[in-house]
Amino acid sequence: MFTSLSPEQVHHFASHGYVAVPDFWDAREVGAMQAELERLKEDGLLRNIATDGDGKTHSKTIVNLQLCPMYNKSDFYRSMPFAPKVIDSIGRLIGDPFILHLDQVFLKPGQHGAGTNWHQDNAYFKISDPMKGVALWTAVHAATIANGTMNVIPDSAHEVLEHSRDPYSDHHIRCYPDESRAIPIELPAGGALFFAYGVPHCTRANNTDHERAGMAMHFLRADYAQSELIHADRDTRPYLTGSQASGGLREYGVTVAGTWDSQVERMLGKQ
Ligand SMILES: O=C(O)CCC(=O)C(=O)O
Repeated sequence: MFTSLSPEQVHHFASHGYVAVPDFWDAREVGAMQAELERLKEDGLLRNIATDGDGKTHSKTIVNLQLCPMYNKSDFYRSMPFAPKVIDSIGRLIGDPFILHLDQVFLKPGQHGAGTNWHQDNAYFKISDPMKGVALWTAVHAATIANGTMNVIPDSAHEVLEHSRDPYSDHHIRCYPDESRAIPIELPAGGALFFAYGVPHCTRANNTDHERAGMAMHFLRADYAQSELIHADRDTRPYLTGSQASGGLREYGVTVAGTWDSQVERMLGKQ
C-alpha cells in the first residue's frame, strides 16, 4: 500500500521532470473512480474534442472525450485532490503552499480512441519555473502501450518548444519534439504519473477493444501563479496548503478536506 513518496522518487522527479508511482491508488479507490466516471459519461458530460484535421470539425471517426473541469460536476472528483497522500506528495515535489490549478479527464473509447498530441503544459501556463507546477495523471484504467498510455520526454522540463494549434483537437496546441527521446509510461489501474509543467508529453491512440481514461490534476505553487491563472476560466482554485488553505470551505462553500475516504465508500456503496 502506498504511504508516501520516497526520497528516491522525489529525486527522480527533480532530476528527470517526472516520476511514475504504480501503486499510488488502491483497488477500492480505482473502483470508485471508474464508477463515478461511468456516471459522468452516462450523464453526457464528456465531449469529443477530436477534430478531422482542421482544428474545428468534430470527428465522427476518432474520439477523445474530455471533461474539464470536474470539480463542479462531481463531489467525488472534487474531493480527490484533497486526499492526504496527494497533498503530501505534491508538497514534496513542488513545495508549499500550492493550489489546485485544473482537474480534467480524458477518456479514449476502445477501437477509435484518439490521443492527446505532444505539448508542454507550460506552453499554456507560462510559469517562470516549469518545475513549480506538476500534473498528477492517474491511470483510471490500466494504461499500456497498446491502449495509448502517456509518453514523456525525460530531462526536458527546461526546454522551451514551439507550439502551434493542434489540427486534431478543437482547442489544444501541440509541439513536435524529437520522438526518439520519448518513453511510454505503462501503469496499472490506479497508477500515477507526476510530471512537471515543462515536460513534453502525449497520449496515443487506443485501438484495443476497451476504453481507457486518464484523470489529470494540475497543481501550482502559489508563488508561481499569476493572478490571471487563479481567476481566469474557473471560479475557484482552492489552496490546498498554506495559511490560505481552508479545506475547500472558502472556495467551495463546504469543507472538502477529510472527505476522500467517505466519498470512495459512498461511490462503492452505490454499485
Ligand atoms: O490523458 C490525456 O490524453 C492527456 C492528458 C494531458 O496531456 C494533460 O493532462 O496534460
